[in-house]
Amino acid sequence: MKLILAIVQDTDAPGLIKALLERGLQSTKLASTGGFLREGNTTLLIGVEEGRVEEVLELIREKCRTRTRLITRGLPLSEAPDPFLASPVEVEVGGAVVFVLPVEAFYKM
Ligand code: 2BA
Repeated sequence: MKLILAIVQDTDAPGLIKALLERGLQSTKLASTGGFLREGNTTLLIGVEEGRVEEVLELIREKCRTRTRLITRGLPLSEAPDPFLASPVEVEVGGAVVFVLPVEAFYKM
C-alpha cells in the first residue's frame, strides 16, 4: 500500500475528491498553508493499493490546473525605497505537489 500526499489548490480539491470517490478511492482533506505564499491550500491524504497509484496520479494531473499568482513582497509601495522592489512578481502554483510514501501497515479499528 502507498500513501499519496497531494498538496493542491483549494479550488481544485472538490473536483479531485469527487473524481476519486467515483472510482471508489477514499481521501482525507486537510486544510494547509503554503510556506512561501502563506495562503491556504489543501492537502489530501489518499491511501491506495500500489497498483492504483498511477490511476490517482492521472486524476490529479487531470483535475489540478497550474495557475499564476501575482505577489508583492516586502514593503508596501508607499514605503519602498525603490518602487521596483515592490512591483508584483508572477509565481506559478501547482497543479499539485505530490509525495508517494510507502505504508508499513494499515489498520481500521
Ligand atoms: P507555497 O509554499 O505557498 O508556494 C507556492 C508557489 O510559490 C510554489 O508553487 C512555487 O511556484 C513558488 N515558490 C515556493 N517557494 C519559492 C521560492 N523560495 N522562491 C520563488 N518561488 C517559490 P508549487 O511548487 O506548486 O507549490 C505549491 C505548494 O505546495 C506550496 O505552497 C507548499 O504548500 C507545497 N509544497 C511545495 N513544495 C513542497 C515541498 N518540497 N515540501 C512540502 N510542501 C511543498
